Amino acid sequence: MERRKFVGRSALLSLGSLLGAEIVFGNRLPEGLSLLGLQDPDPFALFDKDPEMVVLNSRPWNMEAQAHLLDDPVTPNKYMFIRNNGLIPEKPDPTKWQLTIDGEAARQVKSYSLEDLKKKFRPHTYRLTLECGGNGRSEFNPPASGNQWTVGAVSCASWTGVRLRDLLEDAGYTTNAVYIGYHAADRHLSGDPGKEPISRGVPMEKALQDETLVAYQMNGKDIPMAHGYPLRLVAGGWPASASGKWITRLSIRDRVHDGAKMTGDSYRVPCEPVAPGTKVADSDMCIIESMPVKSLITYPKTGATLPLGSSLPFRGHAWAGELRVARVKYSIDFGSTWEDCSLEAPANRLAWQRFSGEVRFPQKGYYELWARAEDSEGKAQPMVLPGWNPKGYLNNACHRIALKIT
Ligand SMILES: Nc1nc2c(c(=O)[nH]1)N[C@H]1C(S)=C(S)[C@@H](COP(=O)(O)O)O[C@H]1N2
Ligand SMILES: [Mo]
Repeated sequence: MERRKFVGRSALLSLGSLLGAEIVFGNRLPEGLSLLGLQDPDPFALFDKDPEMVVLNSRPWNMEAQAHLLDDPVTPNKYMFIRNNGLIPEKPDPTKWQLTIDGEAARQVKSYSLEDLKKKFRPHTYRLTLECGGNGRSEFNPPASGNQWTVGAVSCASWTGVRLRDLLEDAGYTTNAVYIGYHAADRHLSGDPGKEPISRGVPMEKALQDETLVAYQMNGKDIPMAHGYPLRLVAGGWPASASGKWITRLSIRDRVHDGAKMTGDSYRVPCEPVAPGTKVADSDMCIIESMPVKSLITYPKTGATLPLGSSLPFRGHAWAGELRVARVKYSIDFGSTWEDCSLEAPANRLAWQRFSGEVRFPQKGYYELWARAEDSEGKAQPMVLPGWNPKGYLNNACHRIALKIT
């Protein structure tokens, strides 16, 4: 007969800290029994999110915005999507946090405390667009597995921190440096401490850009726990999976980083377009780098009704990975004719750009407002789902909203 097992002391302490109370009689808690108090916590209260946010998964937590929630030029925490591959770490003691630089192409192994990062290096602030590579996946056909993001896995917050370049120069690296790989404090869903949920990063060229940050603030405050407190990498314009949260180690690699979710179908797409459903050889898959041009109508909310005769002001944001958005057009006749929107310059490189317009409708009835952005190299958003790929990445099809004129 197997002896009954009980939950260990350190696990009890961490369960207790999640509950915010000591578990009296915890030493009698059988292993494998989940505590009622820990089930179905209210994610909106837990993460300080607006109740209009949409939860896609609770293990791990994944949550997206709706288009109309993303109207602010700088996305506040309450409307910022959450994408986790593993379990959010418990809130750490910031005075004990260390970021270690190592790797084959590092001149030395060097660790920095948060204090070091804040004191030794000049802070920089940028607004940076972060879009999940899988944003728009829900439209894929044949369907792609993974979180069924609609349009809301994108944000443009203001990030403050140290330039990754300054940090790499301080630690020193050799000429054979190829890639920066991040390692973080979140835990694998299996509970196996030897497995990382995700360990990605960026090539040296991206790492050395002015806007690539090791950030300790979001929107002027400590980064919220779900978004990487106390330290995260932010590489705007790239799939947000490159922007590691809760980072503890950055490895200067002498090869393309080969951490968790860098290989196979993860965050990679066929290098050349393929027919839907095609089996693609591993060697024909390429890592996603700059994200494609895209736009979102953030006002009005889809389904809005307005009286005939009044003109409708509308607006949204457009972004184009590493590039600038050159123009945004709109259509109210299902794409037969297009008119120019006005378009603002970005607050800085890699920040999304505000577009707006005003439209009159010829008669009562149902309409759709479509927006289509074009990047500085002349590439425009497709009207329908672009190139199929096994994991449903990079859907940058035009955004549409429904309107009723009465
Ligand atoms: N350590 C760690 N970093 C991570 C992830 C993660 O699961 N663990 N998810 C990545 C992915 S896939 C995305 S889209 C972004 C999401 O960032 P956000 O939750 O702050 O919006 O974080 C990236 N960084
Ligand atoms: Mo992602």
